[in-house]
Amino acid sequence: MKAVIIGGGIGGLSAAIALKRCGIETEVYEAVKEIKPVGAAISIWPNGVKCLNYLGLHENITALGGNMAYLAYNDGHSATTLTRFSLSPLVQAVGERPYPVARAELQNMLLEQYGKDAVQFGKRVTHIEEQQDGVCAWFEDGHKATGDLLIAADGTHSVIRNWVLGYQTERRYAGYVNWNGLVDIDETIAPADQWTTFVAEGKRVSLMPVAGNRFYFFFDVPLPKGLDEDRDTLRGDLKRYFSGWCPPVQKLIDTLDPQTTNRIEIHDIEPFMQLVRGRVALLGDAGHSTTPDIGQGGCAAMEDAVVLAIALQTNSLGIEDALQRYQEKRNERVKDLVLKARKRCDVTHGKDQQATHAWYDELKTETGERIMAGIEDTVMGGPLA
Ligand code: URC
Repeated sequence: MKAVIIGGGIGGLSAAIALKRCGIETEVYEAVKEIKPVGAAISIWPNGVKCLNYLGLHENITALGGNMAYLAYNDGHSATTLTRFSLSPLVQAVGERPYPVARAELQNMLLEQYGKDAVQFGKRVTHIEEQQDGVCAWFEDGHKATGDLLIAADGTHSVIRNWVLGYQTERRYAGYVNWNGLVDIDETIAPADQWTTFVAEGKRVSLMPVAGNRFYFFFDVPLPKGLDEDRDTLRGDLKRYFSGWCPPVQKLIDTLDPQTTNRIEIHDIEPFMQLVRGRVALLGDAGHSTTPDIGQGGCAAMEDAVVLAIALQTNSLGIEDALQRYQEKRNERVKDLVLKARKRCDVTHGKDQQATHAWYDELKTETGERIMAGIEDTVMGGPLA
């Protein structure tokens, strides 16, 4: 059995590693010459970590992950702690730790595991065609690839998604802009072993530790789409949006490097409950695009990869049957994750000011129990729970 995998990002490479482990031949094609992730870092929650463990990457991921032992919310203006608690009960409940990691390092880890030289870069797919007993993919440079099945892991702007669904999906602007990057850990900004988030005005500033003594940081501001802002205006923009916020936030804005900070208008896609057509399966962002608000985009792609590999390995009624089972196992799960993230996104970013202020009040009485119950629910919905 041979699988053609379109996309060499987190989803495509996870799938390639997972299938290879099941003895399935794989070919990976990536559109760009060199992958430059739009996000500086990503949090891999225990459901994602378990998928990486399954792929034989446990030690690799622990080496890249930061020590996120505590979680805290602070008021953005006064820096007063609203809630702070240990994540240890969550780890005990679900059987694994969360690991925030730098995106480029995660990408590199997956590339090394699969085999860097085995990925064909600069191969942008133009169209695909299903044949009698296989699938054909054509690329801009005229190259043609054939396999028994095709995995479309070509991201949120997937071109294969249209072929699978038979219609064009629209990305939905989630209503906020996210700036993200990496800085050296500075304990006058936040503790080194804590996920710290400053909240006020429907905005937030958040820091998570990653390996190498660095913080992954992100700023969120509810804004209209299409503003004329870029790297050149970045520090001034943040200073303006966070004017009057506490000293740690000011220090972070002063410290960050605008040249390596990303500015992203956050989108998702309405869940569409179809991941498969014949011998073609959508995987990762191609099949479900989420806002980052529960940190599950990358994890969901890893889950897809593991479930797909197991379906292909353990069913004997043929590829189409195995892909149908993959779709059945994943549809509800990925829809839940997208909608859960959207709900959190709206509360966090002041879609309804009253709900956002009620949440700020709720944080003052939060012992960790409710937040960890929510995360546990998300994590335990995964395939390896
Ligand atoms: N926003 C992010 C979040 N990343 O940009 C991230 C979030 N990781 O709300 N949550 C998480 O775990």
